[in-house]
Formats: sequence, C-alpha cells, structure tokens
Amino acid sequence: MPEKSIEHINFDELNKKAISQPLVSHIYTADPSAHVFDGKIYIYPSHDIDAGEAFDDLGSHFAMEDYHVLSMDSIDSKAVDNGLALHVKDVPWAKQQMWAPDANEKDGTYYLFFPAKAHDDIFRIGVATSTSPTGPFKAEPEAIKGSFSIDPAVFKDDDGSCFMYFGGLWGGQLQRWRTGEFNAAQPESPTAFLPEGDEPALLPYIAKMTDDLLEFDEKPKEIEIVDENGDLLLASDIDRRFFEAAWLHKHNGKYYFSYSTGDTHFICYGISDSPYGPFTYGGRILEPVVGWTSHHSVCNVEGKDYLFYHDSSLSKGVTHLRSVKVIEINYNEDGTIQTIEPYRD
Ligand code: FUB
Repeated sequence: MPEKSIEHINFDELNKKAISQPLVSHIYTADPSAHVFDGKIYIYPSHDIDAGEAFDDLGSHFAMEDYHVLSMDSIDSKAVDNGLALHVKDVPWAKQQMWAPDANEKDGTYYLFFPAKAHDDIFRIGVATSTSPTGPFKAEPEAIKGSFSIDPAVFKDDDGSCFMYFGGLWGGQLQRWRTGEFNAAQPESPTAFLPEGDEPALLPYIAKMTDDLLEFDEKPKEIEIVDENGDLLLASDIDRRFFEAAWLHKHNGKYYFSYSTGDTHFICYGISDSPYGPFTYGGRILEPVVGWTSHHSVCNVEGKDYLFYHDSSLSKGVTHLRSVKVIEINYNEDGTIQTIEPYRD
C-alpha cells in the first residue's frame, strides 16, 4: 500500500496531542472489535507483528499469525492481554494473514469470526468457538460456506438474529468477486477489476447467520450506501465510498453502518431503518490516524457509545504495527455523529 508520508511527524509531540493512548503497549494490536459480555469489555483485535514481509499494495506485510483477546473491567481500567486465543497453525483451512476478527456470544458459547487466506490464496471467513470469551478458541475444520473477502463483523439484533457484514477492496479481494465467482485473472494489481470512476462503488455484503452461528443462512447480499438523493455512491467518490472495516451498531432504534474509506483514510457511516440498508451516508466518525489503515468498532458501555480504533503512533508510523485505542463518541440531536479528530491542534 502506498505509505502516507511520516517524515515530517515528530512522534513525541504527536503522542502528546493524541486524544487517547494505546490500551496495551507490550504487543501491537489493531482492528479492534469490542463487545460487552456479562458486564465486562472484551476487545477482539488483530495481533500485528513484523514478519519481515515486503510492503506491497496487497497488504502482504500484514502477515499476522494469531489472535489475543483483550479485556477491561470498566472503560477506565487497564486492559489485560489474555494470551493466545487462536493460531493459524490450528486452523485447518487457513494458510496465512489472520486479519481483522470479530466475536459474538450465544447461549454461553463464544464465537470468533476471522478472515484468512486459504491454501488457494483466496480470502475466506472462518469461525472458532470457546466456552470463554477469551478463548482458547477451536476452529471449525472448514471456512464458512459461501464466504469470501475480509473484515467480518457480526451484529446481534434485539430479537437475537445475527448478521455478518464483510468485505474489503484491494488486498481484501472484493473486486475479484463481481460476478459471484472468484476472478483469478492477472494482473495481481490491487486496483485491477475495480469499477470505473463513474460507475457505482463496490458494496459491502451482509448475510444472516444460522441459529448455531457457524454458517450463512442466506446467500450474501450487497448493502447499498446512498447519498442524500438516494443515489449509490460512485467509485470516484473516494472520500465516502466503502473500502473495508465494516461495523454495525444501533442508536435510538436506527442502524448505523460504519466503515473505512481505505486510501482516503476516513471512518464514515450511513444510517438506515433496516440492518440490510440502504444506508444513507451520514458523515465521518474519525479523521485520518497515523498509519495507512483505519479500522474501528462502536461499543455501548453503560449507556455510552465508545469508538475503539487504532493508529501507528507507538511504532512511530509503521503501518503494520498498530495500537488499539478508545474514545467516547457523541451524537448530535439529529442522530448524526460528531466527527472525532484523533490529535488535538
Ligand atoms: O489488519 C489487516 C487489515 O488492515 C484489515 O483487515 C483491514 O481492515 C485493515 O485494517
């Protein structure tokens, strides 16, 4: 991925201006998916490492191998690293790149949902289960049937129905699935097979989960993100169109679908009356952070919504060595979200 210039950044100054600090600093963590289970906060992040892979636009340098679950007794308490939760060597179908995970709970079983490249180099999404929110998790032998691409987020609605949101461009391969089949054609370029600028942007996907949360209960459907006129966002609208990092939360009875715009580095959102959308673009939640990627979750803790996010300030700008942070989010009276600047002026 093309790096954002970091040469001008004084990281000591930047860290003083940061609106929050890393939740843990003994390991690098990213892509935080936060949930409250039984009154305690659990964060399911990627576990960033430097595996020595060369940087490329497909994200090969994001060569993560395992997951650790973080937990916090309250929003102000110290985060605890609960150790190894799942390693790629214990996932029969997966080869490499344990990217952004999520988790959920049903009837006392905890489910870890994660993307990885399978042995044929195609990203799929798998499930692993545990009797504890912190694992260790045991992976299912196969990936979810009909799954593809990256960044699963599993939202449980008020009636207990669970929906997976997923998808990611470039290294996440979404552009290779435009016909419903994986397009293995050359070139390797992450921007090949994308729509033209005046065509609608590629869309993320949703699928209702089966009651046991191990499979899709329906063929994944595209989620429309539209502008104030009801028109789909265009591929050229790079400040607003979906790229990766899907998340769904509810506020005052409305569904908020949030996501990263990738190469423009914003976290944006749309609002709908249905978990299936269409979502009307609502604005930005988070301005760009240090590092190429931006990835987040929104979690309600004791009545307040918090944004869990990451940046690369601790590693002094190394894009694949990120740290998870948290900050409260606030809404305006009309339901729009107040945009967060990650560093004070
Ligand atoms: O952590 C690897 C990838 O980087 C995630 O899957 C994307 O969302 C981006 O954060």
